[in-house]
Order: sequence, then structure tokens, then C-alpha cells
Amino acid sequence: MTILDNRPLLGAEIDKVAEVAGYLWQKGWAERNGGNITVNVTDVVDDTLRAMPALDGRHGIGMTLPKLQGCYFYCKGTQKRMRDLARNPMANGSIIRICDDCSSYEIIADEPVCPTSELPSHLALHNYLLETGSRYRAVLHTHPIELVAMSHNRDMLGKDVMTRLLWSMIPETLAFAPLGLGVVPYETPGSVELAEATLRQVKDYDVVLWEKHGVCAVGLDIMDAFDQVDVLNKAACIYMSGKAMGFTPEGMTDKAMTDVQQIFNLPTKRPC
Ligand code: 2HA
Ligand code: ZN
Repeated sequence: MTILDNRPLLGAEIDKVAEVAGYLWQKGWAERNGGNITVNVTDVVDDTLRAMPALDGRHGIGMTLPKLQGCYFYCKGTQKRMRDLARNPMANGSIIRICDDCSSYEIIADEPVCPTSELPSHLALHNYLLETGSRYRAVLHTHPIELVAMSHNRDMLGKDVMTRLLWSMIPETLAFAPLGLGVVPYETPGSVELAEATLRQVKDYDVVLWEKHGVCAVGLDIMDAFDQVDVLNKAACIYMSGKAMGFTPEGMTDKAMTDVQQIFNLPTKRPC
């Protein structure tokens, strides 16, 4: 028996997480325990699950997040590998409930797997999404090779320099990552500074590049967050392929990009 038995809606969300974890590993974006996933599953949790007791007491979050009271999250486990999560999501992650004090959580299923080390920053993002009425329910952190490589070039780190360059590589990037790519200057992994800087960028961008580390993305579900990182990294691959062939890719003209924005009526702000 697992908590997913006879819970098709919850099962479908966790299936997506497992599928994406497999892609992250196959793409080489999730070495060892690299990357984190959290999904707000509150909408697909039933009353029996809500009545389940804590497996191992209460744990502090380290911050107070008022919008998360009574919310439920699937969280990848700390030190767990994406490639293992792909095969067995409930042994490499767990479902947590945010307690009434909004500053602690309980693990309720299936095993007392301690959530990701980046839990406070992920939960702060979820809190922000709920506060702003967003329908986004997933947060993904991963290490996409080409985007991280590009972040080692200082010239790329100015506001929207990479956004424009990546959009201009192939029209689909603009169509499927219409808010572009935010940038956070290097900060220590897991630090409050990194969490706060990410929160500031997420107000304007669905995908945020952490200099010399990885990306943090938000989306409707985990597949949506993954897709946005995937299209941006594909554009980075095209740019780097041109460079490897000995030329700097010309890129679409500003007019060609404006045309795509208008024809597809692309959003410039996050739709709810
Ligand atoms: O949790 O990638 O940045 C593993 C990480 C932290
Ligand atoms: Zn990381």
C-alpha cells in the first residue's frame, strides 16, 4: 500500500514529478542529489489524507509563511537522487503538511523522508505564488548544463541580456518562455540571500538563473516548469553550437521577435 493507491488525482501529480525527475537525470542536469522539486498538492488531497497523523513529529521551517497554513506539498528528499525518485517517488520524497503556526511542518506520507535542504526557499516561493493569486503549483531547481555555462560569462548577466539572446535563437523560445530569464548573482546554495534574491526575480520571471549554479523555475505543474527550462536551455545549446562551429549566431531580428510576440499574443506578465 502507498498513499497514492486509490488517489488518482494525487497519483497523477506524483507521476509527473517522477517523469520529470527521469528527464532531469537523462539530460545530465541532476548529478548525484542535484536539484529539488516541490509541488503544492493541497487541491488534490482528500479528507482521509488530511486526517493522517505526523510520522515523526514537527519540524521548523525557519520562517513564517502565512499563506501556507494547512497546505500539503510533495517534496523531494534531501540527499536523494532524481534518478531514484524517477523509479520510486514516495521513497525518495514525502508529503508534508504545513502546521497551523505557519512556521513548522509534519511529514505525513509515505516514509519520514526529510525534505530538500532548499525547503525554506521553495516554500517562500509557494507562499508568494498563493499571495499573488497565481495558479502555479510547482517549483523546480535543476542544473541545466548550457545555461549554467553561459552564466560564467559576466557579459551575459546584465538584465535581459540572456533573455533577448535566447529568444532570438528560435521562435519557440519566445513563445514558450515568454517572460524570459531572470538572473541572480552568485549566492551560497541554500542561503537566505539566495532565497530572497530568487523571490525578487520570480515577481517578473518564471525561470531564474542562479549564476554558476543552476536555475529555479515555477509553473502550473512540474511539467510546465520543466518545459520552460527545457526551451531556454535548447536555445542556449543552439547558441553554443554556433560558437563551437566558429561563428556567433546572428539571432532573429528585433522585428521578427516583435512579430512573434504580437501574432501569438504572448503575455509580458505572469497570467494567474
Ligand atoms: O539539493 O542542487 O542547490 C541539491 C541542490 C542544492
Ligand atoms: Zn543546486
